[in-house]
Amino acid sequence: MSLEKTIEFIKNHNKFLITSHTNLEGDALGSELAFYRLIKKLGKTSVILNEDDIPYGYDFLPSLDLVRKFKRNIKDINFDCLVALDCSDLKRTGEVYTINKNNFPILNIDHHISNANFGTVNWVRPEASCCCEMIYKLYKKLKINLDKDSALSLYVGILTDTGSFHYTNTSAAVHKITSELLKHNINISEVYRKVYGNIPFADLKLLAQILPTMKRAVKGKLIWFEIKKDVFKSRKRIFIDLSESILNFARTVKDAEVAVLFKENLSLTNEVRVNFRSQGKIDVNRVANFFGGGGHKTASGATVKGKIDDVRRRVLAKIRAAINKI
Ligand SMILES: [Mn+2]
Repeated sequence: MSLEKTIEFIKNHNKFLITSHTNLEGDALGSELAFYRLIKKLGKTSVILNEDDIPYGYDFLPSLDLVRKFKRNIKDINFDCLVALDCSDLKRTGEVYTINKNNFPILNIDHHISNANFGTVNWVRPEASCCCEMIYKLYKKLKINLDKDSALSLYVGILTDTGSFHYTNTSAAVHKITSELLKHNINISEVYRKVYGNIPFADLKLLAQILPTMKRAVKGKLIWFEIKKDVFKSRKRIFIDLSESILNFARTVKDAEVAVLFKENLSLTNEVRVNFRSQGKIDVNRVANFFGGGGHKTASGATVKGKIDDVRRRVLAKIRAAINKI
């Protein structure tokens, strides 16, 4: 139903402002670039506008020069609708949504179970592995030919959001779509190397300061780490997403059901970003919801006010209770 409404929305509009969430990653960028091409093939215009810069490791994606960065006084963008991709709520776009002063209609395409249905049209599919999978469906339904650049963009989103095809969202449909995308001669080992095998030596060394903070509880089912501000003193700019690397380490620990990372906000005092990963038995979307965040059943996050020690105590108590119920 919503796919039909999405198509109707696309047909009824001509100038699309495409955006995604802060802390861009493969699914956000892949969806944006593929959606941009789809609109172009329909003979309409669009602009991609994001709050954040292109993250390290993704600079090989095709046509990144199309992607613009949000500025407060930006005025030269002409649009008649806003398209939010891979965003569970409008504030995930950072400040980009504030550009929509005229309240133009919003198309919300997303796969987060916590999606707030903030759009004029909401196409939300928590069972989809990623937003790129949904954009692929849009191409099929509209009978638009995928070109190599769109196929590569979609492939990168699927690759990263499925944890290279091993998270529980990796369905038969994902592999089927991927096999279609690979017909466009995508060099998968080269893509993998660019996205994952590209870590600056100095960044990897920072892990040596974070890994010793690892602790566990509830018979090893709960494992957590923390990153305090001082870790970044020695290095002005970090290229890799350390959170992702650490959580991936944590997931590999025997018996771990839930991994949690607590990270002090670099620019604000009394704010902690908490990221959750689950092997599937614990619904970490519900835990994140409790603290004002959201995401998916097996991967979620929340930004929590308070000192790190206090936030840690409150969050861990909630997870312990959840683990004790299984
Ligand atoms: Mn996603």
